[in-house]
Amino acid sequence: MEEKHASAFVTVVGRPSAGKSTLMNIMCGQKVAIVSPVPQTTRNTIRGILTRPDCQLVFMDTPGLHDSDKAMNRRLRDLATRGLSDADLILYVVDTTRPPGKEEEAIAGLLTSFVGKTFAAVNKIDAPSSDIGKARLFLSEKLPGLRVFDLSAKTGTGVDALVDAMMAAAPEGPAYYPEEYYTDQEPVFRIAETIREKVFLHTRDEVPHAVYVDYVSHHMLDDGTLVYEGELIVERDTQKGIIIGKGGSMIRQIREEAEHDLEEIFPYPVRLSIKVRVDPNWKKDERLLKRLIQ
Ligand SMILES: Nc1nc2c(ncn2[C@@H]2O[C@H](COP(=O)(O)OP(=O)(O)OP(=O)(O)O)[C@@H](O)[C@H]2O)c(=O)[nH]1
Ligand SMILES: [Mg+2]
Repeated sequence: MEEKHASAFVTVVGRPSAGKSTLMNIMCGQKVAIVSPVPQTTRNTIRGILTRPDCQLVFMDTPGLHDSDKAMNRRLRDLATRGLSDADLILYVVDTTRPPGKEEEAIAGLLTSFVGKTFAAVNKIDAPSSDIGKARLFLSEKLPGLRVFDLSAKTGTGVDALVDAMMAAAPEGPAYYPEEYYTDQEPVFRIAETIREKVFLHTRDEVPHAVYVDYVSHHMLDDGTLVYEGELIVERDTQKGIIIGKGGSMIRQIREEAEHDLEEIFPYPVRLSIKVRVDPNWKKDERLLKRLIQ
């Protein structure tokens, strides 16, 4: 008789900065999605894949659910909610370092009809300000019967128990990806994301959210180096100044750190050529947003 194989598409949801991407990365054993302390780091649904001999989980890391009506936030929210009904399982990440407010209630509200296929990760239990009791109370009131796991996506504590439980709940099904895959992102997308992560890590206030990375071209050199040419688009001249930095110091740091990280991701060296350009209206351009956020 053939061995039974299970698989599940798992949509990961939660507030901005709850630790969704960090958790997906640690479960997949690789850095699949970029991470930063700035809320709304993730802008696309990013797939991360965890394969064991008898089960494959395909995580869909979504942008944090945030209440706002601006065109970009609307698109991000649509993207996250679309994944709920389609998913085999849902992983709801709750940040125990912040009290659950209106935003958390709105997300819990979206999940009420999916309790049977939802797992909650009560995250950041390593942090001194973590209040596990408050998060658990919130969940038991809003979503009674939910399976809840206390964990730290940062240290890994408690993550295995969650993974085992999700695997046990996965329906029978094939492996959708070969076992060596841990993501399905195109190389040029991962390069753009890595550059964007460095902007998120090194700039503050409105600058991270004013940025997107546009692909221009790429080619392979004879020595096997991939040369990627891209544009960092900002909304204002002042932001351009910040991104470039004194004597080009900021853009150099962004480039060097991104090149360093990309060395871990790809089997060949990547050299980046990044220009900074101002486009005051990019966030209102629905067609561009459609292309960028999918
Ligand atoms: N102390 C602690 N920090 C964590 C933990 N998990 C995530 N973080 C931090 O929380 C911040 C946000 O993490 P992300 O993984 O980017 O959060 P996200 O939910 O993907 O955020 P968006 O993409 O913006 O929706 C980062 O600074 C992480 O390092 C954790 O278990 N413990
Ligand atoms: Mg994220």
